[in-house]
Amino acid sequence: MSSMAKPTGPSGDESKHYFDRVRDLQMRPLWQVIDDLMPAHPVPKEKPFQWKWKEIRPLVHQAAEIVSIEEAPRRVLMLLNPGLPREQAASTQTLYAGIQILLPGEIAPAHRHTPNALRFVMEGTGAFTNVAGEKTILGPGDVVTTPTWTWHDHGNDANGPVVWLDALDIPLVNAVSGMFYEDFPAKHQPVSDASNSSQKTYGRGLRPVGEHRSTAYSPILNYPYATTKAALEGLPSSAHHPSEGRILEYVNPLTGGPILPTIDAYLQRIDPGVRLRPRRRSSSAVFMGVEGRGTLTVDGQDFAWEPYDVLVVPAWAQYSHRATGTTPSILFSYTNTPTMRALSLYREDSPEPA
Ligand code: GTQ
Repeated sequence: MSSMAKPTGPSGDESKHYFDRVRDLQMRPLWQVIDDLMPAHPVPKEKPFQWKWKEIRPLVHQAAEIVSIEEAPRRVLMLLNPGLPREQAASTQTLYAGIQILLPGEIAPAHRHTPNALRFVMEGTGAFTNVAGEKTILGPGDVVTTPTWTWHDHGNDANGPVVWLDALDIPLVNAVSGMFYEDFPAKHQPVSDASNSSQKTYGRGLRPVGEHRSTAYSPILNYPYATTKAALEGLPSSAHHPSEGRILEYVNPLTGGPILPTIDAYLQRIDPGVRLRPRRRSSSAVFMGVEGRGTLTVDGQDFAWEPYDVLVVPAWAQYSHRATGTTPSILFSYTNTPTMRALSLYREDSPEPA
């Protein structure tokens, strides 16, 4: 549009009067702003950013000393992107990330909300989350979904604290005014006797005959780390993504699609010393280092990461991975790609190798 002549309208006092009058009546001349409204490619407000685990970990553990679970039923430090208003609780324009800690004996009471959530467990074995009537026991590296409007409560009857990453679509839901929230009348929801039952059925390529479930999200609540990592290790070397290395998506077995309607999630492995091809996507992404170490380069900025560091790749930012340790680099990530696909707004590309 920049080649279009910009009409100037009336001049002098007359012109000022015209533009004041337009403004007073809640109008604005499009021709003054159209280039900003329609840039040639996405210009997201989120910035590339990294939270270092060695900095956030002590503060997360201190949170458990300074505030009780009764005062803070969700004891979470949110990871806020410096490019976005603090009140949006946003790591990217659509995605939220937070770190939650629950001490032995504590209960995060049952509630439900329209935002979709998934958790990646970082520390602690034996805590549990109840989701939609099923109890699932948590261990490090497990990925647990809490789909839209499902009741969920967390509890820790293990010996030590449990710490996990919360991934939600809160900024997206608020942007479209889709927020609904409700407390459950008791601390815990009733659960069936068999824990991890969804994983035992749907996680093995089986489904109960005659059951009609929503296919908007995965019926599997817990994707255990040992299983996902073994699958990653077992991938043939031919299954190599030029920009991500060996990478698996956590999928909804009923559809083959993403685990949540608005968020998809991945575990990837990059061999030591490997530098991968740059890539950009119209979706935004949050990465978390899990094992090894590496450098994520985002629009020319290098972020050296270690396990449990959290990193933001803004929409349409060019990023590339490098594994810098002596052991494989393993990363967990989630993106808003399903949202962008649903709106026919997903694109990606990669520059030709030199
Ligand atoms: O555990 O239910 O980080 O509702 C933000 C909102 C966690 C939760 C968050 C939530 C939760």
